[in-house]
Formats: sequence, C-alpha cells, structure tokens
Amino acid sequence: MKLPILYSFRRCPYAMRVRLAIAGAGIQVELREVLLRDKPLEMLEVSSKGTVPVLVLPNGQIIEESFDIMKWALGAKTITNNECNLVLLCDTNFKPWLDQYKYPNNNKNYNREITLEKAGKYLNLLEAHLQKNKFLFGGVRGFADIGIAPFIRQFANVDIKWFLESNRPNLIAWYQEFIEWDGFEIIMIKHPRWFFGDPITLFP
Ligand SMILES: N[C@@H](CCC(=O)N[C@@H](CS)C(=O)NCC(=O)O)C(=O)O
Repeated sequence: MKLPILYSFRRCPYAMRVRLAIAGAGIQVELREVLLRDKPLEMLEVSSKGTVPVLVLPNGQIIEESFDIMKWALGAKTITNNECNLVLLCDTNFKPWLDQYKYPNNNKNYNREITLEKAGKYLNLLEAHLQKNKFLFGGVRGFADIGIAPFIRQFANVDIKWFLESNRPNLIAWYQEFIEWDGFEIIMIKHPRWFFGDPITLFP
C-alpha cells in the first residue's frame, strides 16, 4: 500500500508539530528527512516554496502548511475555532518574537526587554489557559498543545534559566511535561538524510 510521504526536518518546530499529529493520530507515513540548505529536488518539484513540512498524499494531493497537515491528521472536525486561533496566534504573533530572541544578531535594533515583553504576552495567555486545565483546552492533550509546544520549547531553550524563573508556574509545568513525554521522544528519533533511491523509512 502506498503511504503518504512526509518531507521533514527533525529540529524544525513546524515539522515537529506535524510529526506529533501524525503519530498521535496513529497514521503511518514515509519519512524523508531533508537538509534545509540542500533540499531534495523531489520535494521542490511538488512544493516550490521550499519549506518543511510537506505532505504528499497517495492521490497526489500536496499539503504544504504545517497547520493544514495537522488538521488533515487529526481530523478538522475535531478541532475547535478557539484551538485554531491560539495556534494561529503562535504562528503570526509569537513566532516573529521567538525568531528575534533566537537570532538577536540578525537585527541591529534588537532589544531583549521589548522582545521578552512582547513574547511574554503570548506566554501569559498560555499561562491563563493552563491555570484552568492541565492542557490548553482541557484535561487531554490536543491540537493546540502539540501545535504550540515545539515553539515554546525553542523559546525556553534560548535562556532556560530565564524561562524557568519566570513567574508562569503552569506554563513551566506544561512545558516540562511535554519535553519528558514519550510521545515527544518518539518524534525526535534521529533519521539519516533522505536520498532518492533509499529504502523507505517508516514514521512513526
Ligand atoms: N508556514 C510554514 C512554515 C514552515 C517553515 O518555515 N519551515 C522552515 C524550517 S523550521 C523552513 O523550511 N525554512 C526553509 C529554509 O530554512 O530553507 C508551515 O507552517 O509549514
């Protein structure tokens, strides 16, 4: 049976959220681990925008946004508007501040205080959700948790001391639960770079 093909990069948070959704949904795909600075032609032929993740379905349909791949995997009907909005806010609002924070040398006007204040607004919003429930929208890990956690992990890793000492106990507990979760470990298993003609790598 032909499987969907997932072009992925292990450390990309967009690809991580998609691998979490695929594994969580019990779907199996053919994984093609790419090198971002030398992307395979086979991937660029199906998705010229050149970002990972990209999913190629057996019927030839291409899904090239992580948000849409997550929805495909988990079933759009199971996801609420509130969950979607919190994930979209991560992508449009939080991620640009995360990039500034990760790569301060890319912006000569970089200001750490302003960046932390702006990113902190989104962290505060997550903290408010997590004061009510263990996960962002209830007692069970869902679309928003897996869609957002890889980005919070990246943020935390820039200055883990600052993150763990910030006054957001519920967010910190949620982050720690995520990084220690078996489901996260599974999607972070290392796979060699894919080349045309290689035997199929199944994921998960
Ligand atoms: N909006 C895209 C963003 C994906 C994205 O930017 N992925 C990065 C890696 S984390 C990428 O492929 N960048 C291209 C490059 O670095 O050449 C999505 O949600 O799938």
